[in-house]
Amino acid sequence: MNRPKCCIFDLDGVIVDTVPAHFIAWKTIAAELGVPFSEAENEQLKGVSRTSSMKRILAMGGIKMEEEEVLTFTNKKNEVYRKIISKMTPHDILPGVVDFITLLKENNVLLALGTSSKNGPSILKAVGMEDVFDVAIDGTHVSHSKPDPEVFLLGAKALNVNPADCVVFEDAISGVQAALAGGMKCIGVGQPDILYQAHAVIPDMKNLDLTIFEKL
Ligand code: B16
Ligand code: MG
Repeated sequence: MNRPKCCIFDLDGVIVDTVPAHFIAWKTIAAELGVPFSEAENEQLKGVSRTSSMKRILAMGGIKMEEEEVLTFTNKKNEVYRKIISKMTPHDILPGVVDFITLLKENNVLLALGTSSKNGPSILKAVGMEDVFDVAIDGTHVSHSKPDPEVFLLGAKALNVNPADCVVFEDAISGVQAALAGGMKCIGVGQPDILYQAHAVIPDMKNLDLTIFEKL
């Protein structure tokens, strides 16, 4: 494709490196529940909302739990997570992100954020990116978590762009699936063997230019 009208960026794992913080926080909860939890299990939770992630951990352990208790655990996970990320600064923006976003802006490509995270707004503020995106859709705006395409479709709609004219940058299997389900092109950020469903996969956000879109 030529240059897209809009690029939609995932937050955790694409713009900022919060993936280890989510992993540590979920591992704390899983350990409390006696559920084995490694990087492989964590991979399945990337991009998935807090409540859905908790339910997946319970399913992994074959545990049944009342909704009230689920909420207690998800709140606890978020406390651990927020404690880890509380010292975030602009230095926590992943390498290459600022340069690529600047290039896209210079070329009049619209920019959207599409994150499952309810902590999205506070993270954007902490890293000084609250005014960067033309629209920022986060976990507080959606009723369906990735792999449902809602978060990306809301972004495209707000900018009045057809899904086919959007390119999504995603580090999660669930996020790649969401982009595809929404009829968008997707560039996976990470490992090709994990993100093989994406139209193209890059290892990170470093040294990107507009030729990346020729691969789609
Ligand atoms: P929160 P993304 C996702 O963000 C994370 O990948 C996922 O691990 C997390 O559970 C989800 O946000 C919800 O986050 O607990 O902060 O509301 O990758 O879609 O930017
Ligand atoms: Mg992500």
